[in-house]
Amino acid sequence: MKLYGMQQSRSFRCLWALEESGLEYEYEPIKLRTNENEPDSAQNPNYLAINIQGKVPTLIDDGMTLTESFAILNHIARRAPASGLRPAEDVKLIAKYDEMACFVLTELEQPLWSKGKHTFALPEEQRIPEMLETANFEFAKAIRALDHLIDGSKFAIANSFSAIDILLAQTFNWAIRFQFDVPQIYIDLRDRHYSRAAAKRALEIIG
Ligand SMILES: N[C@@H](CCC(=O)N[C@@H](CS)C(=O)NCC(=O)O)C(=O)O
Repeated sequence: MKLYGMQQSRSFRCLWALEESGLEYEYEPIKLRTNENEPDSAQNPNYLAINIQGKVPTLIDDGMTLTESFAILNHIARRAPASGLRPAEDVKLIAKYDEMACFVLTELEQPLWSKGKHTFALPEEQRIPEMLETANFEFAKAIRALDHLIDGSKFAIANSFSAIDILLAQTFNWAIRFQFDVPQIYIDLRDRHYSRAAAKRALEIIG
């Protein structure tokens, strides 16, 4: 398997899952917003050939290319069932896993990306400064929903560590970096999961 990624991006969740999985892999760093002639640029034609949006992460496994971080997490989890990163058989547990994943990706992460887009990612003329206030409002709303969903548990589902905990911890790390108002219990969640050996190794590799 080969993962292409970049520090301080959604690539970290995939690298972390690879470290949790025990699978063999290679990691190749990519740079965003650089000249397309540079070999490690996300705009280089060689990279665009595997990721048409010029984004990270990208995973290649045995001739198959994946360009969505959560699909990559699930693929790693299925390739390494003993890692327990994803519930295997229990239909209700799988449903809860799916529910939490959709919640993190579409409710909790969305205001973070909104802030990022309207601060640096969109072309300047497309940025709307008022969106930053809206992002704070939506993040606070998502936190109230998460309080209910997670209900004080140590792990997102089934009292054991899963890819959802990777997603949650990385999303809170992102929220803290972007100066959202993150409640202490979720700062503690980030710290707890980031202290795992696999997370520390992934942080070292991604730089
Ligand atoms: N839904 C995608 C989003 C990927 C994405 O937007 N990645 C960001 C970095 S975290 C990126 O590459 N942005 C480059 C750009 O927008 O030009 C995923 O979860 O993998």
